[in-house]
Amino acid sequence: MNSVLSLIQQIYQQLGSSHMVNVGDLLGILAILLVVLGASFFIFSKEETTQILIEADTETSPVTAKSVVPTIAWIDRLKKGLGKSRSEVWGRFGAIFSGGKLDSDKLEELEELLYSSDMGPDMVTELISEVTTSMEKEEMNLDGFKSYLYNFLNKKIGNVQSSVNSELYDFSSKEKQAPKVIMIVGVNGAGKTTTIGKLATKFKKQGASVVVGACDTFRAAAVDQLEVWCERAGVEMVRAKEGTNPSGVGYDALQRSINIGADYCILDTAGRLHTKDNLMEELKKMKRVLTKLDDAAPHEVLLVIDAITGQNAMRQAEEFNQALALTGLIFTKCDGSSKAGGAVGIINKLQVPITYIGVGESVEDLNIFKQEEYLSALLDIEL
Ligand SMILES: Nc1nc2c(ncn2[C@@H]2O[C@H](COP(=O)(O)OP(=O)(O)O)[C@@H](O)[C@H]2O)c(=O)[nH]1
Ligand SMILES: [Mg+2]
Repeated sequence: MNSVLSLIQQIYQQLGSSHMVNVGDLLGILAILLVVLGASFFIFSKEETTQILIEADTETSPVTAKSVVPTIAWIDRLKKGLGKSRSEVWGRFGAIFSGGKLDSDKLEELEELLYSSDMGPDMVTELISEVTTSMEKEEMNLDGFKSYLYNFLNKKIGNVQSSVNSELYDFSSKEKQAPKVIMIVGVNGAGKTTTIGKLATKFKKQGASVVVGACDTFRAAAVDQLEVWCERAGVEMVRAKEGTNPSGVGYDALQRSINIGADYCILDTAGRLHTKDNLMEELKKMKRVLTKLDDAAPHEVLLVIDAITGQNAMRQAEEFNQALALTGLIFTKCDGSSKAGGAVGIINKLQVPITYIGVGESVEDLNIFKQEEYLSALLDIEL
């Protein structure tokens, strides 16, 4: 103890101080050392955790290694993803009410805002007429209006949404031995390939065996992009042999799936053709060709829609539905600045359910579409 005190005394003298060292000084120095040690431990352990999480994300997403941390719960990803839609439309009801009750002036403003939500004029007209009747019977404040809107939309799409085949979400519910064939269609850039990568990863994680067919034969880059996803997911990809057309690749992929007893066969298709051939005709042909191997194939034809497309999305959906009899939709890029009403509008008009929704580029950013979750995130209502 004395030698420690005299060492400190020497340091004091070196620093030009004539202060006589005592036990209090020693305790003070010890306390400072402890604080410094504690702080460095905290900082270094935090850096290490961040590093691990970013590495984990790189692992799951071949497209991006952005700082999307897998530990974020889906509901929070969804809420965050829909943030732009809330700031553009769904979170602006409060400003119209500004503490007061609903009256005809406010109703007009609400109607205008709802028209801009992309849910389509028919639904807005129906809603406003219902709200007008209800408002005459009893007063409606902001919360009352939001829950009215929630119930209205929930009811509108509820029946359609409940028609989704559970095999599309949950491998353990799959009964038949034959591969479930899922054809993914949509315009270029909608997010088909990315979504297939995410879906294949999800099925594989559930223990399913998956074969992916690279039927977008017109763009070499599309096949490479799909291959990266498939390698990461650990699933097999079937590509075109020389001179094979898209339908031929679909056929080969299904044949391979049957041969190896795969559970799912997912087909990536082109969004645009580089020849004069009609895209819809090519896709229809693919559907026909698949039936040669399995009468019921494809079991699902899912249209991928970029949510940011707005009103145009409805036209796209109608066109694809007419040609291919869609069984479901997948809404991607809901984290972009979409008005978000298009989702409900399209389900309602086409009577085709949304199966999955994408709110970002990593695997964890794709999940099952649940209307209650979606509507409550949009309207900021606690379920
Ligand atoms: N922000 C965001 N980007 C997405 C989402 N889904 C796909 N993308 C991106 O959209 C772009 C086009 O996707 P891709 O799968 O190549 O579209 P495809 O032409 O339909 O196959 C890529 O850069 C994807 O990373 C999403 O949910 N959110
Ligand atoms: Mg693609």
